[in-house]
Amino acid sequence: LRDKKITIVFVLGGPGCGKGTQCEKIAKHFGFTHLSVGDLLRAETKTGSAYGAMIQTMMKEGEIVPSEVVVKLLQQAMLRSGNNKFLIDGFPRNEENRLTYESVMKIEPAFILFLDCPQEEMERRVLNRNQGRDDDNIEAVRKRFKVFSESTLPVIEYYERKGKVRKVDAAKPIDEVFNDVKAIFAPYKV
Ligand code: UP5
Ligand code: MG
Repeated sequence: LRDKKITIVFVLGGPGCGKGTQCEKIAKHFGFTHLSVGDLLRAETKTGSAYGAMIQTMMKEGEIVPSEVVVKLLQQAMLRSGNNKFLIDGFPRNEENRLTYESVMKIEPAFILFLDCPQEEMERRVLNRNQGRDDDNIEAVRKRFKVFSESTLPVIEYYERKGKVRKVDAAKPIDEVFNDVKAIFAPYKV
C-alpha cells in the first residue's frame, strides 16, 4: 500500500447523519472506493471468525471495537480494492483509533468530511431506516450519540486544529447535501 500515491478521506458525523448515503454518491462521481467500517465489521460477524461474537456484542451496545481489529479489516479491504482513493466512513471514532491508524498506516488523510446534523434529525433517520440493524433502536441510538459526542468529536476537533475539516450541513435533503459535498471534492474529479 505504501508505494502507491494514496488519497484518503475520513467521513465522520453522528449515527444517521448520512455518511453511507453521501459516500455512495461520492464513490460513483469521483472514483473513490467507499469503505464503511461499520459494514466491514457487520460482514465480519457473519464469517464466524474468532472476533465475530465480540464485534456483534460491542456493536449492539454502540461501543467502539478495538483499533487493531478495525485497522486490519481496513488494510485488507484497501488492498483488495486495487484502488488508490478511499473514503473511510465512520472511522477514526476516538483518539485511540486515530493514533493506531497513524502508527500502522502512516498515510495522512487529505481532509475530513464532517456531516453535521442535529441529534433529533439523526434519531429520526436511524429509527426510520428499517434495515434490520440490531443497533437501530432507541437505547442503542442514544448510546451511539453519547459515544459520538464524547469520543468522536475530539477527533474532529483534532483535525480542525490542523485545518483539515470540511464541514457540511447534513440536515438538508440528500441532493442538497451532495451539492455541497461535490464542491469539496471538485479537485479530485478524474
Ligand atoms: N438519510 C440520509 N441522508 C439523509 C438526508 N439528507 N435527508 C433525509 N434522510 C437522509 O443514513 C441514515 C438514514 O437516513 C437512511 O435511511 C438514509 O436514507 C437517510 P445513512 O447514510 O445510513 O447514515 P450513516 O451516517 O451511514 O448512519 P449509520 O447508522 O451507518 O452511522 P453510525 O456511525 O451509527 O454506524 P456505523 O455503521 O458507522 O457504525 C456502527 C457501529 O460499528 C458503531 O456503533 C460501533 O459499534 C462500530 N464501529 C466501530 O467500533 N469502529 C469503527 O471504526 C466503525 C464502527
Ligand atoms: Mg453507515
